[in-house]
Amino acid sequence: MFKILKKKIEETIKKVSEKIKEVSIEEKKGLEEEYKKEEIKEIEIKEKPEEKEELEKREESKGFVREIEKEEFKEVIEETKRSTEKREELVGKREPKRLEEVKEIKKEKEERGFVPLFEKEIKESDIEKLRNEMIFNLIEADVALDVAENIFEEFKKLIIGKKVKITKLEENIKEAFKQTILNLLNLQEIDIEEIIRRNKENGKVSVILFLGFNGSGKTTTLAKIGYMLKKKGFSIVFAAGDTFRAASIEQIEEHANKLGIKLIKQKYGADSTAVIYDAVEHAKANKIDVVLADTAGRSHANVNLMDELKKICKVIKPDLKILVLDALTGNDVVEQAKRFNDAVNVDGIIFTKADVYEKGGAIISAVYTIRKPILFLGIGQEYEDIERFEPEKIIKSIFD
Ligand SMILES: Nc1nc2c(ncn2[C@@H]2O[C@H](COP(=O)(O)OP(=O)(O)OP(=O)(O)O)[C@@H](O)[C@H]2O)c(=O)[nH]1
Ligand SMILES: [Mg+2]
Repeated sequence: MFKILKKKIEETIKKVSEKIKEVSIEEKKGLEEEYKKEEIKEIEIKEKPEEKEELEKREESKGFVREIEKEEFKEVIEETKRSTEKREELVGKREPKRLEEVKEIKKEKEERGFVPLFEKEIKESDIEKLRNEMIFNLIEADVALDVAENIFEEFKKLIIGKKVKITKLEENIKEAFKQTILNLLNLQEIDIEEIIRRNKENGKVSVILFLGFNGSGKTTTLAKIGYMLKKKGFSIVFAAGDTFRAASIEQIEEHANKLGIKLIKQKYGADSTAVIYDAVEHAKANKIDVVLADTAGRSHANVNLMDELKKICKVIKPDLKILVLDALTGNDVVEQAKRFNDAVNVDGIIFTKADVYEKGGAIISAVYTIRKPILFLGIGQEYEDIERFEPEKIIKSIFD
């Protein structure tokens, strides 16, 4: 689902790392000699005569102590211990790390003909040079321009000022990018089942309203959620709140019949609020846990239909207003999300058609724009084809 976004982010990370590496090498070309000195220092540490002596002394003492191990040699044992610790401090502990660094430098030298810097502090100017390229890559994966710009700014905050080993540059850039996207997706989670359970304990019916643009997948998603909740043991009633589109009532009726869920409906042209209201009354009277209410697809540009939606929300006061967005719409979902959220303050989003959407960026853009969590992803046309949205899992699929 995030195939293209993954590819574009990988490209970006590679490019950013390479460019910064180049910059730092340019900056430090003259430092080859210094690193040679480092290497020499390393060897000196290893072969310092006094340390060698200490070591020999320790070895000798050890043998001696092992042989006799008597109370009067306590002092010798202590002294041995002290000198061993000192040596470890001087040589033992430093050695592997320093040697590893020298090895890395040697490798760089072989590859490039000169030695780059150990560490580089990443400066704003290093990153700014890459602004256009990074933003363009994100746009190619369907991320909206202003969202891509914001991602860039957030990424910058995480990476600027960091001292990064040149050999670990790519790793660090990747980590900062990963954290940026995770921060963006990690919003307060909504647990539908928990909401229904809590209401039930208080003797209340839960009402979940599905709204969104024409054909975004509202009715199908409603049926999937009905199927899921029924399996979990909740009692459900559907409300045929779309009294507008031809065949919409038959469509939801077919789902209701297949799933064995009661449908409350009226005639075409009836007031949508009244239909949903009836369903809520029915649920109250019959101790049904949850009403799943369908609504007609509408364009945010259609003032009358948007007013109708506002009226439904005002009268019914749903526990959850779920905006159903079709991922395939691409960048237009940002405008849709903004307008629907402005009109009725949605609680969360369900993205449908994630099974056929490869770019991924629209999902990031919509969440960033309205800061509302994604509850589920629709991944096909069958009732089971819905999965919980887990930011960590998404991040894993993009970055690992
Ligand atoms: N591949 C795929 N198709 C889906 C998914 N969700 C819905 N669809 C299909 O999208 C089409 C439209 O779905 P509906 O549920 O009728 O959409 P709607 O929003 O209720 O449409 P209107 O009521 O006309 O506004 C149908 O053919 C669904 O099978 C999904 O997650 N993946
Ligand atoms: Mg529908």
